[in-house]
Amino acid sequence: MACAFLSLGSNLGDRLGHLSEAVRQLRERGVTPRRASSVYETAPVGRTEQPAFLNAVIEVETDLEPLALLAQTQAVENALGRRRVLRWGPRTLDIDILLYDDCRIDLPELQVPHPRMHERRFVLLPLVELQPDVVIPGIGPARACLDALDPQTQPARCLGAFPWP
Ligand code: GSY
Repeated sequence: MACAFLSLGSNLGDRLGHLSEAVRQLRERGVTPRRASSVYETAPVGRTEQPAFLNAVIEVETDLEPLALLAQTQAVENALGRRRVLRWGPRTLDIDILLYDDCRIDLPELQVPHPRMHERRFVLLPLVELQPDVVIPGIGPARACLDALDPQTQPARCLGAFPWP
């Protein structure tokens, strides 16, 4: 059984409902959510002229290999109505595989650890809340990455507990 950390994000429609529904649907697809961070409201990174996101990180257990896990996370995104119109544009639900055990994967369709996770407050803040001592393979402690971010950038505020379905 592998342990993975997934980042969830939504900035369209019922944002909280989408995070909750993602957990419910993952459970039905061989991906068992064990723990979740709080939910954070975060300023959009990348394309900034879009609505604020709700973000969280969940820890999951699964027997799926990494590419099979990716297929299931994409199936859940699609089931929640995600349309890949604009790269870095608004979305009902985004699920990124951040970490998969201690694996390092570099395939065209999947990179693990997620290649930009160490520079994103919307990932690091919930991840460190959930697992304070977590190390990003090839990068270092997530806590150190979070501390290295410019405090003036990427504002985020905690909204409270994750809405477990
Ligand atoms: O890569 C995830 C989608 N995404 C997000 C996000 O989830 N949160 C914030 N704050 N900004 C983002 N930009 C993109 S793209």
